[in-house]
Amino acid sequence: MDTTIEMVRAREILDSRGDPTVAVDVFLSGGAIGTAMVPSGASTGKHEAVELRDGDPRRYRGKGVRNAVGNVDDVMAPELIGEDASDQSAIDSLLRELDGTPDKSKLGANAILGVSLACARAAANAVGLPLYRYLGGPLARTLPVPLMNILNGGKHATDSADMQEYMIVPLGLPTFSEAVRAGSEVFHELKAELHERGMGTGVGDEGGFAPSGLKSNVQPIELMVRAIERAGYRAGEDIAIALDPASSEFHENGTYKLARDGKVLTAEELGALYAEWHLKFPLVSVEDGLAEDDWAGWKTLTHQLGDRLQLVGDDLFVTNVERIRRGVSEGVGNAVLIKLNQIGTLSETIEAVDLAHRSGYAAVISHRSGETEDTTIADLCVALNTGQIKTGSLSRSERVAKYNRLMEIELELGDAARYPGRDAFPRFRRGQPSQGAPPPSTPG
Ligand code: 2PG
Ligand code: MG
Repeated sequence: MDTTIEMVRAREILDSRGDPTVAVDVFLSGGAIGTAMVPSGASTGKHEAVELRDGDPRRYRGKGVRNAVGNVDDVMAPELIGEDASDQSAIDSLLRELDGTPDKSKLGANAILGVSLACARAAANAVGLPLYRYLGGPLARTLPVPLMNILNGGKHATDSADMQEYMIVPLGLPTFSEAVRAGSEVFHELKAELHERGMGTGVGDEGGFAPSGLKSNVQPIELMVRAIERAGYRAGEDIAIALDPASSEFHENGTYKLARDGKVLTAEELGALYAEWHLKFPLVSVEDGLAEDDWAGWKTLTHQLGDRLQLVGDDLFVTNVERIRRGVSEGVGNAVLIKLNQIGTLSETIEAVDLAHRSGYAAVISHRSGETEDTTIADLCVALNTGQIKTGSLSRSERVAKYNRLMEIELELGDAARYPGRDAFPRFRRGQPSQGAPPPSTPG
């Protein structure tokens, strides 16, 4: 079928926080259409590609995206007409040239990503393939282990923990859909546990509970272990725990301020706290444990814990090959969070995943805290066999849409579908002091 681009148009739509974002529709000569909707972060990294907002206080409190929409319609569309939507790298190169800046600040990464993804979708539709198969070929068959954020803090909630994400990781379940079932059961048990303790059961931006009245930043982990057990699962065997403290958000003047614990910690003390939690709880992964430019702290943390814990760089790496390369050469982290809108095109996203994998780093495909019903990331992690996805809690349709899409893919793959379980976390060791490194000291 003809994959020549005939028309490209953008629209201003709403994301899951009720803020505007960009949607793009691409129409091909052969009749196929592709639509993409762009997500938006709250705890954004300083080094991310630029999300263009109008800044006009009379519309959407300055958050309108009419300029980004205009850039698609008036700048990108005329250049794209007549191009081949199935030549993804040529499309993405053209978009980068039209923008011309290293951080996509001229046309906006939100505008550019919308076009990049809508082209891929249109081309996949034109050849009659589901997106994961179009992008990943016949060997794309690995469903991801989900990191499910069932307790929201930080910038994704009000008056909850200082740390942003407390996740359950159903790595001992046999299939993806069983993992989703276990996640949902634990989510509901956590609700019951919170309710019985008189704590709130309202949810935050990613659909996890956001209780006020938490006693400390460790209490959410204790509550989650309790919920895992209440649901009849073994903590560590069936379901592990992952954290995204998003520590850049509480990094101040070179220290880490944990208001709920009444503590200000150095990077080393915060690292020691993670080490202590790793000994006590089935902790498998910590993302942004230290701040986005604390390279020295990250190096020490990786040296201390990198042999037994997945250490994920999100704000640190911002899906950017230059920053990932620096991390690899300096021995910083051992996994990369992959967010498409941090870099702004599909091709560059795939390059970041490839580099991570070639370097022995895990790649975790991720949503943003502001999401839409778009399910591209579900297909992408199957296409790229990343083995891990972070897409929120077991509530709110913009989160659940990705789980539902993955269960659909699982069904479609039938016997070919594979769920990596613990194999997705080759470094996961429970509660053993690392070899060589001195035992962690507790901050006092
Ligand atoms: C993160 C993300 C997604 P945000 O920090 O990993 O969970 O949050 O989109 O707000 O940056
Ligand atoms: Mg993060």
